[in-house]
Amino acid sequence: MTRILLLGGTTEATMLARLLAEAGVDGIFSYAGRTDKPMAQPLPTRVGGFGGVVGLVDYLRAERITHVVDATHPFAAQMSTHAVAACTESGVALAGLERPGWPQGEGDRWTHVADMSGAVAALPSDGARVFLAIGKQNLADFAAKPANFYLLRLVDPPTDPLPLPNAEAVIARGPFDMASDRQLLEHHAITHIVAKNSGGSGARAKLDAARALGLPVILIDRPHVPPRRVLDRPEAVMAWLDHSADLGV
Ligand code: 3Y8
Ligand code: NAP
Repeated sequence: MTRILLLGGTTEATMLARLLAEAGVDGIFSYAGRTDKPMAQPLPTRVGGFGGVVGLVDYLRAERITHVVDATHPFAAQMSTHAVAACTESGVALAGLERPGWPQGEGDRWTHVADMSGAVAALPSDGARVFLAIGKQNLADFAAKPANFYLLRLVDPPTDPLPLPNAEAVIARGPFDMASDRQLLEHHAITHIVAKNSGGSGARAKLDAARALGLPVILIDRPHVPPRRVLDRPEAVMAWLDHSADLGV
């Protein structure tokens, strides 16, 4: 009997949850619990970590999960790595649902860096006005260049003091649109943008606004994730589930 664990937290996960609910597929949606009020989903939902690989293996067995779909964000590398290990150990079928990275286009002034420290190194030491559109988890890295001004965009109001002396936070959850991102960049006289190469539509607007304004973007490459089956659209996941259900896997 097919029973899905959908590891969510992205636009594509939300789209897939809708397709699964419409098809009456037995599934559970899972959030890490990173935000105060995650968006409601049309599937039964659990919130919080599993307790590492061991916890996830126990969960898969206890909940009699037959398929895991890892639709987490490309930068949620630890969750994806745990999913590969736990599904290998428990023999549960696994597919990643992953959107492609953004392709560089005409007029884009992009500098690709390998990781957060590469993004810090690529910034001037002083005088820059930086839109740090990377969320909250990696802000402390940028304290190495405290003299710049940093505009942060966070999902929830910060509970602790910001690790950057010269920063301002806007509280907003995506998806974002180009007009409002362009207005944000102009209003704050931004000179540089730092972003993850997340792909997808929800975080793309700031790159289109940067192109329109001729602003440089420092784009952080995705972290490594162990090899697994990867599908690029929710519809492809539905076809995979139908196929593997036919095979009784
Ligand atoms: C908790 C679930 C949906 C999913 C929507 C997508 C789009 C809007 C754009 C900018 C970039 C950033 C950030 C971002 C976007 C979507 C998607 C996406 C980027 C929610 C959500 C959860 C999270 C976690 C949060 C991180 C942070 C990253 C903000 C919900 C809204 C920067 C990634 O405060 C924190 O600790 C926030 C942490 C992980 C990255 C970071 O390191 O700080 N997302 N974002 C999920 C969970 O608990 O499991 O609250 O409803 C989901 C979405 N955020 O259903 O439509 O699909 O990418 N999320 C990045 O891409 O760089 C914002 O500001 O331009
Ligand atoms: P991460 O670093 O890869 O994972 C850290 C730990 O968080 C995992 O080991 C796991 O805890 C728990 N976890 C992560 N995703 C989970 C999920 N969907 N359900 C249950 N537990 C989960 O993860 P992250 O980068 O912090 O991302 C957390 C969530 O935010 C994910 O849902 C992701 O899709 C979403 N998100 C992340 C980003 C980003 O930039 N990283 C952007 C947009 C959305 P245990 O080890 O205890 O099991």
